[in-house]
This record gives sequence, C-alpha cells and structure tokens, in this order.
Amino acid sequence: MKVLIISSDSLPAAPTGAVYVAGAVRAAGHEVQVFERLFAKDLQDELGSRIKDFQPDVVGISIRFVFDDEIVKDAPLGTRHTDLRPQVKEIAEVVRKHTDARIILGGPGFSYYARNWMEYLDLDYGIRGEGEESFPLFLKQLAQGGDLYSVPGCTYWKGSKYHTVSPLPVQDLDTQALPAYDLVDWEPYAERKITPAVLTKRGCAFFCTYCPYSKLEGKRYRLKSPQRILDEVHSIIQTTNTRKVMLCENNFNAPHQHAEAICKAFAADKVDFEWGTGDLRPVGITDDFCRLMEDSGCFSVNLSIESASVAMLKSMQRGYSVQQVRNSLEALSRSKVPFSASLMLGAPGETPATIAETLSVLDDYQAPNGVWVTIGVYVWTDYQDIVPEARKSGYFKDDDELFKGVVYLSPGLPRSYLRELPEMLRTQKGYLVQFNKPSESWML
Ligand code: B12
Repeated sequence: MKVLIISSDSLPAAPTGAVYVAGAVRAAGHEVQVFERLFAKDLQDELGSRIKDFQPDVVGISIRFVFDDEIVKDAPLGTRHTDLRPQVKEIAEVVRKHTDARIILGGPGFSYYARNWMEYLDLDYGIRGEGEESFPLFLKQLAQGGDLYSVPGCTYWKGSKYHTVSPLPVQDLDTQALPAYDLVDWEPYAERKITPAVLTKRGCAFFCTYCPYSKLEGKRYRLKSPQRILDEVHSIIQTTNTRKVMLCENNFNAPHQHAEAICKAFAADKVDFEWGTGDLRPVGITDDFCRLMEDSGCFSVNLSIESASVAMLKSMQRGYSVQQVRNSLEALSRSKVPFSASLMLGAPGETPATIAETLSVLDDYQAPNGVWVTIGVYVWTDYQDIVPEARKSGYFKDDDELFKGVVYLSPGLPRSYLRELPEMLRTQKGYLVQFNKPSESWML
C-alpha cells in the first residue's frame, strides 16, 4: 500500500514519532512518504499536490501537540499560548478534500485524547501508544480485509459508539526498523538548528505526581542496546548530514548502567559525533559520570531539577533530596559538560516560601546554558496523579476541558505574587521563564 505520514508539527522540533513509524511501515513492505507541516508555506497547495502525485491508500497523521506555550517577550507575562488543534484540523480538511484514503491518527498528543480528537476532526480511526508494531498490523488487516478492531491501541467508532483497544507496548526495541530520517529533507531543520532525535528506551520507574510517563510507558524499562543506538546514530549522520543527535527519552541517566553503557559505546565509536539530552535526573551525577559524558562527546545536558525545596520534592515524589540536587550541580560545574537546569514551579503544595527555597539553592551555582523555569503545570490526563486530586477539589469541571489545555497552579501562590514572579526571575542571570497561564484572561 502507499502510505503518506504527515508530521503535523508546526513547532520547531524533530519529527521523531513520524520517522519512527515511517521506518516501521516501510519495513513492513509499504511505500511510504513523509509530509512535514512545519515547512509548508501554502498547506493547501503543497499537501494537495503531494496527495495528487503520490495517491496514497492510507494517510497517517502524527499529532504531537495540542497546544504550546512559548517565551515571547511582548506577550502577557512573557509567554504566548497557542491552541494547535485548528492547524491539525486544517491538515485533515486538506487531506479529505484531495483523497478518499483512510485516515489514521496517532502520536503522543493524540494518545491522551483519542476520542476528543476523533470527534473534533470527525474521523473514525486512530492508534494510541507506540506505533511501530500496531500501525503495520492495522495496514495488514486493512489490506487483507482482516479485523481492524483487534489492533492494539486502535480507537474507532462503530455506529455511534466509541471503542478503544488497549495499546501493546513494543517489547523488543532493538528489532524495530531504523527511524526513516532519509524520508525527510533535513536541510530546513538544520537551518533552524533542530537536532535529530533518537529514542534510547521506553518506560519510567519513577512516581512523580505530575508526570504521566510511567503509566503511559510502564514502570519496567525497555532498553535499546548501545549497539542499536549507535546504529541509529550512524544512519542519522549518513542521511541528515549532521553530527549531532538529541537523546529524547525521559531521564537519560535512569537506569544508570544503561546511560553509562551508552556513553562508553559512544566514546569507543570511531564515528565523530556529539550528543545531548534534555532530561538528566539529579541522581548519580558524579565526577566519574560527568567524565563519561564528556569523553563520549556530550554537547549539552539539561538537569531536570524541577524543585530544590524539601517539601516540594516530597510532594512531587521526585525521589531525590536537595543534597542530591546540590551534588549534581556541583559535579556538573566541575566538569566541562555544558549544562542548563530546569525548574517547574506551581505544583500542588507550592508557596512563595518553597519557591524562595528553590531559588536560594540555585543561587549558589551558575549553569552555563541558563536556567529554564516553567511556571504552571500542564494537566492532560488521569495518568498524572495530580489530575484526580484536582478534579476532586473542583479545579476543572469536565474532561473535555483537558483537551483544551488546563494549567494547574498551586492555590498557595497568590495571584499578585505570580504576576510579579516572571519579572523577578528574569532579573537572575541566564533565567528563561515560561509562564503557562490558566487562560489569557487569568492575569487581568
Ligand atoms: C523529547 C520531547 C520533547 C523535546 C523535543 C525533541 C525533539 N523531538 O527533537 C523538547 C524538549 C524540545 C520538547 C518540547 C516540548 N514538548 Co515535548 N516531549 C518530548 C517527549 C519526552 C518525547 C517525544 C519523542 O520524541 N518520543 C519518541 C518518539 C519515537 O515517540 P512518539 O513521538 O511518541 O511516537 C510514537 C507514537 O506516538 C506513535 N506515533 C507517532 N506518530 C504516529 C502517527 C501515526 C499515524 C500512528 C499510528 C502512530 C504514531 O508511534 C511512535 C513510535 O512509537 C514527549 C513525551 C513522551 N514520552 O512521549 C514530550 C511531549 C511530546 N511534549 C509535550 C509538550 C507539551 C512539549 C512543549 C509544548 C512544552 C512546552 N513548551 O511547554 C514543548 C514544545 C516545543 C517545541 N518546539 O517542540 C507533550 C505534548 C502533549 C500535548 N498534549 O500537547 C508531550 C507528550 C509530553 C507530555 N507531558 O506528555 N519535547
């Protein structure tokens, strides 16, 4: 079959999900093309022509985001909120206008709100969760007239009733097809300084109350072998002509031995490349580990501190202490690894005093690549423990509200304080502040 996968991203990021599923669908024997919304100047024209030329039998739309908050100097409180759903709707409309091909939805931004998306776009099929095995299986059933409704992760309407099959996580990540970065033209990404991303594992063993990952991907780690990760890196270097990759999973350094094994394999590899990660957990960041990162060509890490308040680390169940945050910052500061740190302020229990406690710890260090502060916690799904709690306390009214984008801000933070907070933080050297507002009118 001919399968067109549309990366619906309108934000500058690697089309990671789209290229991983594209690789899997191609390996299953289909002819695949990838269309990237990100660079389309005239969507109607460009997507329309692509569909006319390629004549796909199936169109997969990869949905990564529902909304975005972006630091914009002149926006209220320095952050602009964008609802990204209409952009996906536009894509679906163009597809429908030009073809009768079956449309299947998927992607990380789809999995949380499968039903909402299908209603919003008036479409019949989607696949929740990891698509490497389920999407090819869906295509096989489609080609052979088999039972589409048995495909893991499949969501569909039968009559006026919505159904959903539980997703089945991919067990052996090493045996999956390589991500099909060769199906995208990397030049425009490179111009925008976007780095191709590699996923090194699935799963998360932690219990952080605001994060859905461990429930989404499971607590048991499913690890890619260092050799397999290198194979992906080599193929990316070859096809994209870049020498940098980002490792894009949760907590690069958990499990610790896996991170060490990856660094050792990278250091021993003959091919010259650099790597970075946006998510280092402040646990086990020793001088030795920093040296390993340095020796393996690490060009940037972000230490995901989130908070350095005793009470908040406990309430968020982050599983580390303020001392571990300090140890990590000290080891990184002694190393040559260029690092940034990130904070997430506003989770349940946060008060001006806990924020002051966090900031006073950060004051003792200088992160060369700055400190990224997010105020306001996104609320997506019941997979985040704070959601059932927030619902009980009447924080939001119905689940449809989640699809519009809800932000949680601790009631312990007075509004007058929050209005001043971004400005106060911006006076600190190297601080970037993203204020996820509950709504545009919230600050009035
Ligand atoms: C890495 C990452 C980033 C990186 C991007 C790195 C890159 N790609 O270059 C950075 C740090 C930049 C980032 C930023 C943001 N991110 Co982010 N990010 C992630 C993360 C952790 C991994 C995504 C990834 O690459 N996965 C690896 C690939 C292989 O998996 P995948 O994309 O899930 O694709 C699989 C399936 O979804 C499915 N699939 C995908 N497409 C399709 C299509 C079809 C047809 C089918 C059937 C299946 C299918 O199969 C794929 C293979 O298994 C996810 C959380 C997560 N664990 O998923 C959040 C996530 C995508 N991010 C999220 C958000 C909100 C953001 C921000 C908007 C945050 C902000 N500003 O406050 C920004 C956006 C900035 C920007 N310009 O993009 C949310 C989106 C949720 C939503 N409802 O909108 C997520 C889901 C996090 C969450 N909390 O759950 N992010």
